[in-house]
Amino acid sequence: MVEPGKMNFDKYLLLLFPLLLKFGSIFSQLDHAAPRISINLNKGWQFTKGAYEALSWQSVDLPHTWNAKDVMDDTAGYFRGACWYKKTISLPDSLQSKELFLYFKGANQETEVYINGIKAGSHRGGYTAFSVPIGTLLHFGRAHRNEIAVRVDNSPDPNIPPLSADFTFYGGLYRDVFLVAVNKAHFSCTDHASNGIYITTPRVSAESATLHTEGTIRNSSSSARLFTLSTVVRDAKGRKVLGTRETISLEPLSSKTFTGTFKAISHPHLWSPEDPYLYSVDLSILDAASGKLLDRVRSPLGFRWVHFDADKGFFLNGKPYRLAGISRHQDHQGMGNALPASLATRDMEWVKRMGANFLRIAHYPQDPAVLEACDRLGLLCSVEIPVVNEITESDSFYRNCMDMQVEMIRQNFNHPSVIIWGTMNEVLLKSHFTNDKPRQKEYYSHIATLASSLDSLTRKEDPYRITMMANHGDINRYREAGLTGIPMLVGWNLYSGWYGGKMEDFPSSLDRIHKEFPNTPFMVTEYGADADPRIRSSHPVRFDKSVEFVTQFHAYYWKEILKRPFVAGSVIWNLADFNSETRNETMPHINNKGLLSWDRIPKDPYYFYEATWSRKPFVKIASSYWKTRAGVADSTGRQSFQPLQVASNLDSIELFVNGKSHGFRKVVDGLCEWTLPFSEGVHLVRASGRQHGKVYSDQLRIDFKLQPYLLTSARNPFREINILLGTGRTFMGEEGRRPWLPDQPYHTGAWGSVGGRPFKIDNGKLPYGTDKLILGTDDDPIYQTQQVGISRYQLDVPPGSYELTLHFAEIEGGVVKVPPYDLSDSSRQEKQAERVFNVYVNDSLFLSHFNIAAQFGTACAVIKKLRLVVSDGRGVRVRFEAVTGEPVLNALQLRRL
Ligand code: GCB
Repeated sequence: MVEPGKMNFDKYLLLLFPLLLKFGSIFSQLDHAAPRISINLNKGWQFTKGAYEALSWQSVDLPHTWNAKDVMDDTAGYFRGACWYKKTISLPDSLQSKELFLYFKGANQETEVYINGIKAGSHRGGYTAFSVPIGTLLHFGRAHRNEIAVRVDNSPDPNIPPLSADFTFYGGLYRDVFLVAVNKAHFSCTDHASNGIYITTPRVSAESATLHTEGTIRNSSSSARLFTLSTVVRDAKGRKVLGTRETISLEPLSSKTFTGTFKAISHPHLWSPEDPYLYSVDLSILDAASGKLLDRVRSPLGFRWVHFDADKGFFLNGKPYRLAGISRHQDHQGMGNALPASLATRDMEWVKRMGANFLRIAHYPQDPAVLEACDRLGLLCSVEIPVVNEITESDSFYRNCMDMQVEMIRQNFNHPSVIIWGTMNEVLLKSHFTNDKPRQKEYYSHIATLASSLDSLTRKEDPYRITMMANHGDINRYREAGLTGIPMLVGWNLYSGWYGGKMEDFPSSLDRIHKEFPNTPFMVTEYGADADPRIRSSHPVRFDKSVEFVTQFHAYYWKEILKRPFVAGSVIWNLADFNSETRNETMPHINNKGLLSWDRIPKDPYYFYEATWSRKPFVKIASSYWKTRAGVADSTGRQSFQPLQVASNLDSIELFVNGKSHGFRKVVDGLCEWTLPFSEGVHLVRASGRQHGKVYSDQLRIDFKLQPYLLTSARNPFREINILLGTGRTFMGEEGRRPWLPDQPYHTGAWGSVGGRPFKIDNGKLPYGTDKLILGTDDDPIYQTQQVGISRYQLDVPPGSYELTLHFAEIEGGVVKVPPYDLSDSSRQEKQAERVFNVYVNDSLFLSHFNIAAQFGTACAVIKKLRLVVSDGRGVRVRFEAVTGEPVLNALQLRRL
């Protein structure tokens, strides 16, 4: 069924909405002359997490998910079960002569639709649209109210993909719902929720383009009828380029397929990301005798041709073209997956703005607004179904996969932006039957059968697009399982230097893939690393989650990709941070590989790409997220030298701080960097460059807190210090407002720890600390690192009154959940640390027999605060005395009162 076209929606809904709200129904507000009517039903639903008989229902509007909040709480898991939505509508008598459908853009993941208590239809799968015929179950007339009740269930179901994945399976009616009314004669509304029309462009060149249409007309009336099928192609200015008419006769209650081949369009205006020129195709059904318009569906049309070559990469419209791409997940901070379509469109604007020309719509079909935006803005794309990590070897699972693939293809068929249909992602990631090799072989052969079936189905459904499978980096496993020869294009998700190995393994993997599969074109379908936007480091290392490490990572990867013409394209993982409920790490439940934060604020690597990919002159002070900074003063006591990066595509940039120039730097590979002196207070930083006589610049206000090196400094009196122990990173706590600095060894006159070593979990990844979720805080990094075996902490502050806060968490022990990227199967029990210690502050006993685990449990944020007066000239001295095991300290704050 047609996803309600702009024409219908704008024309009717915008006019009708105030009235609809006023009368609370759609009664008598419709333009019956319209061939096809779409009414948005998002407003005014009742929702219950209980059974339909539940007494308490809550008012909600769509899009809606019941998991927006519980995916972020400290309790593992989120609600996965059945919930109900209901809504009543009244319909005018005049609609009785129409065919009526409910059109759902998406509901996760099993849905049953009831009209006035009678089941009207159902759907399996959470990411494709579906439509349900409801006309026969409705009552018409002002006096009648109809109840629409929808049961949506996101319980795990072994027969519906995805089974497991590094994202969250939010439940709900999370995309728009429409009531669609068509005349008895209409383009098929029951073909997998497609619009019943399929447009292809079999031969396109700069000189000429052919067009082919195919579709189904339905006559639901009880008489035989004669119709005119009209096809009109218009250019972007609305000028008619082509128009044909043919007569079609239909028996009562019957459907007929039609095909249309037209004379070639000469010198078509080609579609490309740089020039996304769209024609449109209007297919209309008219009554042959009266000429009355009965149905009309408009589809976008773009003329382009594509080709993948194993040696030379990708070609668009006959020219070599590097696919520079990014992926997108559909969720957003505070909303889960239930975003208005306008936010999906805005995401595409982010993708376009950074200069990308390709979008991998992973790991599932998304809101139709995404592809509409790709057509219009100029983004080539791939779409795939959510077969991720593993399969179930059941007929039902196979059938559901095949159905989803058909739905995906038919619903999105007419978008010129789509060039690739994907079938599976990293399907061998979850190991099965590791101790039973023959059984494992059988499992792999079932996967290969499903992969081939999906691939052949795709080629049959759409001979004009490319099939693809995305694999993880275990190249041998995919080859041995017989999967690398199935699709036309192989995608490899490569994370060398992140999850394992070193960054330099990335170029060697690219060369190896090219050598081992010389005849198969390939793309890097994923690369990326996590940056928690609150974490910065002047010594970035793998898995410290610092923005600095990730900027370096992307710059390195992109350079290596660019050197190799046989890499047809590359796709950054991911546009924005997204929810993956089972993840912990520094920002629990979030995968931080986004170039934008979860609420869509750019991180430094976004600007690196914008500088590298965008063609417009570009200057941006990269660390714009990092506006409240702190640093330790140098020996002059007046300033602290801090790095500042600018992303640009100009030749050189001059940097000013509070109006004073700090000189020019040449831009190398999109970046240039200064080490600048910051003093206490606000700094207005300006970066500026020229191109063709025009000046381009960017400004950033940085509020700097200078941490005196000597705490007794008269020039810069001590006010406050926030220190993280056992780490090399700085952290912006309390939603970015409070900067925390890494610890240092104690020096006379200054501050620092004495004794001990940074805690390091033995998982081969983290440079220090743990990745356990810490209960009772959103500032997990404060508690995830610690100094173990510490004997003292000393701060040589001048006499005065102070507030001292010590932060603790027992981070050794308890059950460790296996993160989704860890390929081992089970959770493990960590050995519980045994520690009891005393803490003295300025020689007075502050914490006696302190046993964090026994008193508060493992991985729980514990804050101990006290006020004290320093009068003896010896500053603040915290002493740790072991009773059992080794004392620890995670973080410390001292504030002058
Ligand atoms: C992958 C998966 C993707 C994950 C990503 C990651 O390879 O395809 O779903 O989110 O890695 O961040 O680990």
